[in-house]
Amino acid sequence: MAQQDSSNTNNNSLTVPTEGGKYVTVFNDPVNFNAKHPLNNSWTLWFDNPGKKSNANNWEQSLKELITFDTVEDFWGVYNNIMKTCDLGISSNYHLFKQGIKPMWEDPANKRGGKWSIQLPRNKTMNEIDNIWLYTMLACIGEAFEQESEVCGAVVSVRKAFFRIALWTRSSDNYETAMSIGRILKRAANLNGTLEFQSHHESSNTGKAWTV
Ligand code: MGP
Repeated sequence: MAQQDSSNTNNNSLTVPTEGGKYVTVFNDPVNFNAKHPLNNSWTLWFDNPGKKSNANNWEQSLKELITFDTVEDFWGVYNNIMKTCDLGISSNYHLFKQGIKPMWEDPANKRGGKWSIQLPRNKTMNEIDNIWLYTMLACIGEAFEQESEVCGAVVSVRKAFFRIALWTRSSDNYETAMSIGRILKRAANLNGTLEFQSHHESSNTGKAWTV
């Protein structure tokens, strides 16, 4: 096993694993260096930037499935190699959903569900949105929620005047469950302001607004 180099007293530099005074690299220890840490679920990243002509009937055509990953290392590999949210064009969305769930209301996992969401003014959030989206994704893939099976996925939306963060849930009729998820999301992603919960299905949306 690689040992940490305790002789390195410079706090500003990285500690390099050594063995017998020599650096240990992937060539010395391929098994440990190549170990990946599995996630509880596989997750798929989607992107879309629907044009002005898009409507509910043709919206799905603009959805692009980018990649599916199921380890911590592959998550970072994806995250470090895609455009940051702050650089995306207006009307873009990233959707991170459990594998097998399409990021649309019509998917069986979403059709009775809802979403927690918050709109963050663009000018005040430009420098923070990448971290907010990152912490939202980490809460999802790290299974930070008590009712983890309720979580379907998360979306970040880039709009002219704001960014929107949303977390989609499987159901929309249990107050305690929804509130628990909303509170954890707010804390995990360090969201200042009020999050609102809405059912996807407008007809069952009786005007009740759960907030956290
Ligand atoms: P949006 O992007 O969720 O709302 O949906 P926003 O940001 O308030 O609106 P925007 O015009 O500023 O982008 C925008 C539109 O996309 C909806 O009115 C639908 O036409 C379409 N759309 C969005 N979603 C998430 C879905 C979906 O799940 N299914 C279908 N069929 N259409 C959708």
